[in-house]
Amino acid sequence: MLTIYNDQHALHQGKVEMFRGELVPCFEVPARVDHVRHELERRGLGPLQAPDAFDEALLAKVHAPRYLDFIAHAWDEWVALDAANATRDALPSYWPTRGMRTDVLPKSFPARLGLFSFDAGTPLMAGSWTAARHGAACAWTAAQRVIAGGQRSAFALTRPPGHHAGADFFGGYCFVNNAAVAAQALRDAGVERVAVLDVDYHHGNGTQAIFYERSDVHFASLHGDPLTDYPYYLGHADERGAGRGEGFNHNLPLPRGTDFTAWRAALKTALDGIAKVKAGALVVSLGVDTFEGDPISGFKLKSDDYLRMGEDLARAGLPTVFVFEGGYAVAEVGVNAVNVLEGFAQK
Ligand code: Q9C
Ligand code: ZN
Repeated sequence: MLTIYNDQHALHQGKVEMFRGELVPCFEVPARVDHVRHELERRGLGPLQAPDAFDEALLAKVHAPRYLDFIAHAWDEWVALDAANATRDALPSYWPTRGMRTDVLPKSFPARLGLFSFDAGTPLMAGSWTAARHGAACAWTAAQRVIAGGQRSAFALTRPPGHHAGADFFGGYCFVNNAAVAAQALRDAGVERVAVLDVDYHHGNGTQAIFYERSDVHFASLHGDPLTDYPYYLGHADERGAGRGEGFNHNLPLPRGTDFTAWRAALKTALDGIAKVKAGALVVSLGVDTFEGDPISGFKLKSDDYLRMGEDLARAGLPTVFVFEGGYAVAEVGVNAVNVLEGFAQK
């Protein structure tokens, strides 16, 4: 499978994230992508290509201008607060809640850091924005290859991941919504309706929010039930879309402990929904944190199950852009992600 990869991802390398009252080492590490790359090479599933030059104005099609302005300069502002901050990752401490103002942009940087985020688990450092922009370029390029390049599928091998990033917020290790960029690129290339299928363990709240009122991008997600799992405040089955987007959002929350038999049945339901809305192309938010050995998740998928997942995705018969998302059992991430791609390619 054609894979679009760039090495700037490694510029984003968080030290710590807030977890249960302490700062713990980040789960989302550069080695994740290295394992996937090595596994692709080991199986001869190349080639790897660099992303094309990418017009960053395209980011404003899925993100708010004031968020993009903020995130582009966030590191410099963090260091300007205190020169000693240069050795520390930026993490928010304050967030607006119900009844507070989010329309007024505070002058204070810590106040804006909270305004544009939703957790303290997503450290930002000097290279985060460069890494995230190059990730978006990979997703955009993968979409171009599938549309204009005549490929049946392409894989954007990127980090940081993207599906928790909304139009104007970061969180869940995500800054730019790469899957949304790919979906928008497919739309711009003339696909009338694009489906985004999110198979990461965590609900893709950012992607859902970006497309919630749109009928041209259908969002479907299989994920740990938000009653018990991150991101907690979105991802329930009764979220069906709004306005013109009504009927184009499909959530399939599943209980902790779900194994592949039950997961696969839910996948069929999601794919039936995608067939029903007559999508012309598919973007897969490919997280492999559904793996039984994942340290922060609760499903029970085994490595071989990812081959079957790829085969099932291929049966949808759509031009497909895979975008890498989560998966934190670092040593197994390569085998699991590449199993999906190989299962897909062999069908
Ligand atoms: N320390 C993605 O998979 N933290 N993001 C959960 C575990 C947030 C996951 C608590 C998990 C975000 C792309
Ligand atoms: Zn995840």
